Amino acid sequence: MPWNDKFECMPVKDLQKFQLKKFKETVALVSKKVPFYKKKLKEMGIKAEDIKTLEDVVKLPFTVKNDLRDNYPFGLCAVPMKEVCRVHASSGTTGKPITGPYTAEDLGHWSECMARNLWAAGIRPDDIVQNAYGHGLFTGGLGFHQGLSLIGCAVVPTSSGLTERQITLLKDFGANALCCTPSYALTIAERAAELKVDFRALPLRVGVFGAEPWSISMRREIEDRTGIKAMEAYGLTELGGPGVSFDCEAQDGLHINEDHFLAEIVDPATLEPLPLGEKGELIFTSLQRRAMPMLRYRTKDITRLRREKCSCGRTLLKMDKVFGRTDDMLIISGVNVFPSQIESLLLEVEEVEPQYRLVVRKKGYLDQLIVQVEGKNEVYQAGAQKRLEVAAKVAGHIKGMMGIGVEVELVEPKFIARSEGKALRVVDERPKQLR
Ligand code: DLL
Repeated sequence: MPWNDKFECMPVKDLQKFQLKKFKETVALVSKKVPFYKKKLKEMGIKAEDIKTLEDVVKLPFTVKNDLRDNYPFGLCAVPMKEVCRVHASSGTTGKPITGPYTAEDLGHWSECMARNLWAAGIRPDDIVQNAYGHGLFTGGLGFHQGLSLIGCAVVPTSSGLTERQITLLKDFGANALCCTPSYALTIAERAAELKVDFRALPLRVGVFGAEPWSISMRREIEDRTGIKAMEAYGLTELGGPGVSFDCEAQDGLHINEDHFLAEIVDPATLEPLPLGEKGELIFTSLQRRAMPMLRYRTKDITRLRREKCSCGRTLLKMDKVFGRTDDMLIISGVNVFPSQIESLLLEVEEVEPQYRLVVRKKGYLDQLIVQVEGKNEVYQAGAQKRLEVAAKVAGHIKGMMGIGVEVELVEPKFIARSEGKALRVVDERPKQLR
């Protein structure tokens, strides 16, 4: 049974009726209260009353990260500051941070969306849950905290980092669930193995992982190493953090909380809407956010949408596991390459660890991809000849499966910095003007 079967299992027609009502309210709100949208809608000749169907969403302007930066910190707020009761932010890698303000009502909706996510992962009130997402401006820690508290679990808010202490507390408190990024789960599992702590002997049953792209092969690898079930959470600061979509026991795509988010897929190059089932950039319009509603936010995440009957009984639209971000896509020998594709191939080679980094350099006019991957200890210690053989094997596998030539460096164990949050997978060493 889902957390909220009224909304999670609602007949699609009724759900869409509900969405339309909230969609109209959102457009009316921003066209009155947010000068940025007011101006855009006026320039495009669109009035709130022109919104008659959900399909009318395509008439609306897109919103991009830079719009949030340009209106930093609270320019896109639709309510006076006295109604704002929390502000999160995401630093990103460049430029000003972007902010995520919430009203009390927004926080309530967020808790509800997170409770659905965690409940679908099998978390129940009698569980002890260690929450190792960063607590603070990042939406992961507090978002999970709220959902877990709504369910009524015993929450252990460790935040991220201090890996040995994470392991001690997992053992001492007997947590049944762990929440963190997938790369941090791997870091914790690796350290536990070094400390001779048997993960499989712990009462830990499930992990709820997200906040970064991770392939299905990585999910399997984490499950193999830890013996726990790896479930997923997806979301972004601009849409209020985690709780946008989540996977269910079928693990066949992530259900979108459609009563809160209207999803579309567009071609990232032309911005033309694409039909269900086609891969493209994921776009969201918020339906119930009050402090900072978003029209057609371009996530840069690449996925597909599917409307199909799920064996779990939920009617909510599904999105595929995120394939990658448009800004992480590399073009190597004319082929589009996403880090997750390389990740999957690396995990198929038994001599290497699931720890890697992709370095992009310029060689003449061409982009060159260097795959740095850690050899397993016994492989690395077997000498230079063996290392070359394994590097050639990895390069051959990538060439065979993707048709691209890459240079593979088999690096020593622990060469790649371990992640405590979002892993750094791509290091772009090309001169800025040549990217
Ligand atoms: O990462 C919110 C979050 C916290 C989600 C905890 C899940 C768990 P941001 O820091 O704003 O917010 O980063 C958002 O992270 O556009 C995706 O590119 C990526 N991302 C988030 N979840 C997933 C996921 C949080 N499950 C950006 N799979 C998004 C793939 C994900 N990518």
